[in-house]
Amino acid sequence: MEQRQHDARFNAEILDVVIVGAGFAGLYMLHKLRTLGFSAKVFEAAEDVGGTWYWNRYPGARCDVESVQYSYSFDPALEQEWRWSERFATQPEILRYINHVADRFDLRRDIVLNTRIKAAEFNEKSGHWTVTTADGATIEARFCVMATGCLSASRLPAIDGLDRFAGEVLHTALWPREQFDFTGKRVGVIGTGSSGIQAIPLIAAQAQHVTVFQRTPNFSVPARNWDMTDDYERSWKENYPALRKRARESTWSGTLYEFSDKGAMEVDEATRQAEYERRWQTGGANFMHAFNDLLLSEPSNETAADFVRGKIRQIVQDPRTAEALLPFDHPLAAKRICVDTDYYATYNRDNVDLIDVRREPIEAITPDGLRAGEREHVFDTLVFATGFDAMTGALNAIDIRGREGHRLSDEWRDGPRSYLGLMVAGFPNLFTVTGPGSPSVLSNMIVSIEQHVDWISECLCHLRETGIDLIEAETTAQTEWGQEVNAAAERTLYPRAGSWYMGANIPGKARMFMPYVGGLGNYRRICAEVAADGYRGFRLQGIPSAAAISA
Ligand code: N01
Repeated sequence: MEQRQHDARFNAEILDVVIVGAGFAGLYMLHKLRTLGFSAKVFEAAEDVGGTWYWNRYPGARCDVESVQYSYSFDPALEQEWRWSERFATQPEILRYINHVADRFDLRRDIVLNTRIKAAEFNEKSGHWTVTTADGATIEARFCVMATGCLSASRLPAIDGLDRFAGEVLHTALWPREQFDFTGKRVGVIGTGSSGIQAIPLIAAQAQHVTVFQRTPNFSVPARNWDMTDDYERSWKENYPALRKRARESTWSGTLYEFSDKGAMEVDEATRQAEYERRWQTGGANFMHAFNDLLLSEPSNETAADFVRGKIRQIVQDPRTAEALLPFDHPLAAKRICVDTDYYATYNRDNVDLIDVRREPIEAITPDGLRAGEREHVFDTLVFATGFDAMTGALNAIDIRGREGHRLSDEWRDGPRSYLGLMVAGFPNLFTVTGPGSPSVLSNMIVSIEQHVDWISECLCHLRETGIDLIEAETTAQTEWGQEVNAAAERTLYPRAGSWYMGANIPGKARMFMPYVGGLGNYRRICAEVAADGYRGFRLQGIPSAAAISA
């Protein structure tokens, strides 16, 4: 009888779960909840599904995790039937895949598009969340899952005069749906992170002239992309369950690479160089796994950094330009390593110039272009590849209020705190998929998304079975987890870079290393143990009756 009452509550008019965001996370969350018999709806600001892969349509956008690994594993038939055409899939292909998933699992009927969520408020009496859309509609649900993405709040720097520019202004993360034609255009590109590094070679191949404004040179390794071969595809598809299991459970990032069991200093110079060269030639982020201590030991890291600097000097013909492109202020990969196709060689083109913004600071955008270091540059189009307010930006953009009306953005003023990157103390029944404090952006996002969605789903089943209304992170567990996240980062070279992982790209944002760097396999074990141990560190409770609250 009691079980039936609980089931009825989960199937009442009030939604069981409201999900914000229809990217990889939101879609799988919806599918999973449906199969478990929960009612759920997804709200998405964009015109269609896809999340980050919907918005980032800039030329050259592609994933730098191999497509056979950057894909869902939850459905064996999907895994076998979908065919990737390249080693590293382009944005259009990934978006086709996401759309295929939405159709294949009939997800669209529970996805509300063109609807931005602007507020979410917890009601202590009912124990429900009320979510408000930008046009004022409200939705009530027992649980709220923020599947808002880690890199979805794009960022324009506050440069004087931006509104006065007479030409087109584009941002890589808000790219127009129609292909933008750069033919005959004079283009200024600001930003040389992963997005800029991917876009610049393609823009340069089309435009009349490109001027790149670089503030910090980044490390980039060649992708060496290739068309998918039947043999390679088969080698994965025949072994998917075992390979996925290995990636999930025994790797640091949820992606299989060619891992080394040696430190860089354990081999002689010739062996080290040969290994870097071999990996440089085969391409991709596999380069980073040449030795097992590149992000742990500064001298080891320096050998890899020097190798890449040597490559830049070899590729770029003009010595002054080459010198300006040499990364100097952070260890290799302490800022997200970039993976490119012909990025450095693009500076050998006659129609490409590099401006070092540290020597010639951008002073203002003008109606005709911009002024940097007292020089006027004239453009038809300005491209901002200036990144994101990462990890917290999309969450803080929503007015999220938990117990006693406390705002999440206030709670996170000194940096995001969470328990396991899944929940925040004071915000019962609110889950964050790949939230700060979880491996998230340091891992294969699809692997991490699947783990969080599975964990949240099992948690909701547990609550349903045991008749519990509320789950909430305990402050002590959250504090201890924060210390663990911090300690894990301190064991690495990551905090030595002023990266977006640290919040350093946003003026005024608290500096704190946000993702958990203790390894995905390890993190998964911790999450599983916490659940097996009766959700250790979470408070599980019923909702006090109205009389008890007012007493
Ligand atoms: O953004 P970024 P992104 N004046 O923050 C510069 C993922 N991703 O969109 O370094 C001048 O890395 C800024 O300079 P600085 C991936 O995780 C993945 O490129 O702050 N310059 C920097 O050069 C990646 O890390 C893929 O000094 C200014 C650039 O803008 C993440 O997204 C592809 C400036 C921003 O770089 C973000 O990448 C693309 C200013 N006022 C993205 N403000 C793949 O999977 C900022 N900059 C391949």
